Amino acid sequence: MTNLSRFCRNLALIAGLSVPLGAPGQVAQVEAAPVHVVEVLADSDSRYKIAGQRTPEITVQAGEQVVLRVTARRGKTWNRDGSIHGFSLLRSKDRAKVDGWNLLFKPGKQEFQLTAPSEPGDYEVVCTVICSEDHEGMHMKFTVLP
Ligand SMILES: [Cu+2]
Repeated sequence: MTNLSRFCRNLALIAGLSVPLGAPGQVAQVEAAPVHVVEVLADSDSRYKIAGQRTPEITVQAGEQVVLRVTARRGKTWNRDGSIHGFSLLRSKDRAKVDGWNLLFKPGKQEFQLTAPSEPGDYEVVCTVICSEDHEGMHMKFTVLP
């Protein structure tokens, strides 16, 4: 293998491992399905936080693969099982829980592989652990685009 072909192959490998953000059909990615990475801080003050957003909000495409990368910091109270915050996705119109999106966080970093709801619309994330007297304020908007 020449140095050039090795370089090209390495580039292709890197491209295959990165997060494809292009429009569908734009570039054929190397076998990896597109994954949307979302990073959330579930903080000790009973608030969800997303870097760069004043009011945290998650927007996904219907049915897409989502990797949720969470850092959780303990508030004043937590569950007996050690869960310090929750993350439950509700459909706004009827507050119905979305299958597969009822998560519990332990202190520190954790990652979840999820599938976005197939139904576009407005959703809400709510915390399901009584994490402080401010727990009721721990929620954020979640939008599913068609
Ligand atoms: Cu909470």
